[in-house]
Amino acid sequence: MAAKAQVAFTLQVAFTLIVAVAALTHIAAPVAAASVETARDARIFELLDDDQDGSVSMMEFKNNQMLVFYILDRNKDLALTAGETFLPSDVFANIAGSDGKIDTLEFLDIVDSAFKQADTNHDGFLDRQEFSALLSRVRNR
Ligand SMILES: [Ca+2]
Ligand SMILES: [Ca+2]
Ligand SMILES: [Ca+2]
Repeated sequence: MAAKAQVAFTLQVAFTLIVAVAALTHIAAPVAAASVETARDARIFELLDDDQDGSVSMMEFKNNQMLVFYILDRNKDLALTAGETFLPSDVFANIAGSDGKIDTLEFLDIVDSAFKQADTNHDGFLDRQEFSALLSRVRNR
């Protein structure tokens, strides 16, 4: 797989996980109407923005993604198996590597590249525009 395709690929995976946790925390309504999607994006953003300063720092992003990891890791062995994620098996296998599990380091790698991809002006923070641009990119794939 080419490097650029790989980046887009990990990005989509990271946000599949975010959307999964949003569903788990019953923020998401199972309706695809555009207005509902916008409202849901805003709620996810607020969830990530712990100090509510209107931007999501790398630290806020990582902390919240680790919460996602712990929620998905149902047997609490600090590794995600295919059954614990909502990912298609080929996507899962690509991240998990030969041991068939996603450990915390592999997970944080994905989170890190997702954040860097999303931070289009490279100021180390995600603002609402960057965040919704990212979510719509993931949706339109
Ligand atoms: Ca913040
Ligand atoms: Ca596990
Ligand atoms: Ca930014």
